Amino acid sequence: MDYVIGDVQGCYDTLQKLLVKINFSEDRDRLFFLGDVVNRGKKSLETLRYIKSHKDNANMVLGNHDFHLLMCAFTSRKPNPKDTFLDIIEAPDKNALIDYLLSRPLIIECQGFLLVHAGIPPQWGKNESFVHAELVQRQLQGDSVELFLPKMYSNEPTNWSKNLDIEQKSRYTINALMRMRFCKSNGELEFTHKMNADKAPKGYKAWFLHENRMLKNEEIVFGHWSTLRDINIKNIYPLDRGCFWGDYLSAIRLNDRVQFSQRSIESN
Ligand SMILES: [Mn+2]
Repeated sequence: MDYVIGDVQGCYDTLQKLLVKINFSEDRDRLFFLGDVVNRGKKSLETLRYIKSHKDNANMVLGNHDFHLLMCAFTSRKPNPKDTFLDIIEAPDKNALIDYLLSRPLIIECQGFLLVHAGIPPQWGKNESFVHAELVQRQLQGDSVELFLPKMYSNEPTNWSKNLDIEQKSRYTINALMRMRFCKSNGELEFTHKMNADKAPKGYKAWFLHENRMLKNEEIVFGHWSTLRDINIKNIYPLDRGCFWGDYLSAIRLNDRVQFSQRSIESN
């Protein structure tokens, strides 16, 4: 069976309980993590080591917290006081863990589902989504990643255009796939609001609510947005249930779309 798991954020103990609940078997099952596997919770290092150690049957897409860890590892950017991933940066196996993150995709296709941390902007079809994601991945895996990453910390450009240069395209792609909540129907991004989908800033909608969205007929599983509640939209599966905030860590079994939730056992 294939299970997709929402934002763990270092909540390793709750993850282990969820794996017991779904009766996870290393021989039989595969796990796909929706990103933000690290940060905020107490056990980022254990969580990342666990996922990495299951190379043959676990994978993950990059989320904004995972990307922030990469930024702190490669650039002059400093962790902020709330960040809890210093144990990774100081670990003896730091290089292997960071290399593992650098080689993760931004989108995964599995059993016809698209898995992504935040979402896919309305103007992109499937092929172009993968083309843009792969442009970023190639640079994360290239020899000059320490030159690439410092240029990736910006909200600009907010609009996609095929005339953007590689750095601009990469920034838009990272911001859309890893951070987006609200956007305009043309994919213009907005990063000041984190509220529920029905409280969009004027002129914007939650990315999955746009009528003209190219991927309406594709099933998309995503994390990132823990305040989304009661979303009942065809082909849309939000899976971040706010584990770090004391709510739930959730999984969906792709084979039959059955969802599982484990109440957080973290003490934060
Ligand atoms: Mn996130």
